[in-house]
Amino acid sequence: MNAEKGLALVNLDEDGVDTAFRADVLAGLSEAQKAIPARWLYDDAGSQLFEDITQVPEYYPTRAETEILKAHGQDFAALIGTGRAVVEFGSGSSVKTPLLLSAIAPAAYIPLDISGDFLRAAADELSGKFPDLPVYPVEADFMRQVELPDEVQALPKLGFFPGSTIGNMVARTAVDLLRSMRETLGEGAKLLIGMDLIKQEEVLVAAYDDKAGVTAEFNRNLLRRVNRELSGDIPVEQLVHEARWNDEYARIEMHLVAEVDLQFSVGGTTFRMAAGETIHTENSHKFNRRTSNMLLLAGGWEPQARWLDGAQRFSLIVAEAKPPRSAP
Ligand code: AVJ
Repeated sequence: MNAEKGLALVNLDEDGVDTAFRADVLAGLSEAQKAIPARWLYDDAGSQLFEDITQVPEYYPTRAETEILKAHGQDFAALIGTGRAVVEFGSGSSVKTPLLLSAIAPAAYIPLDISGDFLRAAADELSGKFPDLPVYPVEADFMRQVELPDEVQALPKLGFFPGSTIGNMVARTAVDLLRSMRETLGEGAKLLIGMDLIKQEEVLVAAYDDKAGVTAEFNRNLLRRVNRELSGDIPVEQLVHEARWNDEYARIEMHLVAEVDLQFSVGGTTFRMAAGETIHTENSHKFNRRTSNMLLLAGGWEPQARWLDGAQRFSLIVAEAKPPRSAP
């Protein structure tokens, strides 16, 4: 709740239930292919479990992207230039953001996040590391156009969207986001975006089904959250984590598979699952050079340069806001 603007980013009903969460879960469990949108994976426990995932040996994206940021600071600086206002979509990681900021000497840093708590924590940590850099955290849903603070209106912008979070969206939603980023950032903006690459199926599946079971816990935490926040009685121990490669759509899918026939209720509604039936909880799309170019262009961004880690697992791309034009 942003008190100054009277703007509620989370709506709670009289019982303190997040109404959007309840609506998504009840609708999603009523579909033929049961599904819960991936954004609900990230409550406090889920966010901590994701941090733990980045430490397991099989999950390479975070390490690969960090390697690229460390190796190519000079290249970013040459292409992006100094004095930009860096707008980060998501409240920043303790490792990646400082690597970028030290490389390009920006004029300001604006982290955007829907969770005010994460946002303020990340902003404080960043200010500690860069005491001379003006930091303007903005609590906002970045899926929509965001009004940036007056202090940075006149500065050229660099959008920063690491982690291949764009891969969690289906193409239609990803294009909507890219277009609204373009609106938020304005004319002359650039975008530095991480996109994970298509690779051997076994490597991808292992990254989303680690031996230690951290990803499985992350996935099942969603059911615990449903039970706790929406008065559910889902038998969490009878649903098992599965990471599947969908080759047609070039994505890893996370599912929760019913081990036996199940019946449970959520918020007073009863649901049934046959043994083997699944709840689809996340997509993580993977790209190659052509598909990442196509997606960026569809969103109004012209790719300018692209860097990979040494093992060629992950890509970081710089793109430029493309002016609309009708002729080729
Ligand atoms: C941080 C959302 C990009 O898709 O790789 C990791 C989330 N899910 N393991 C990803 C995730 C399961 C991660 N993103």
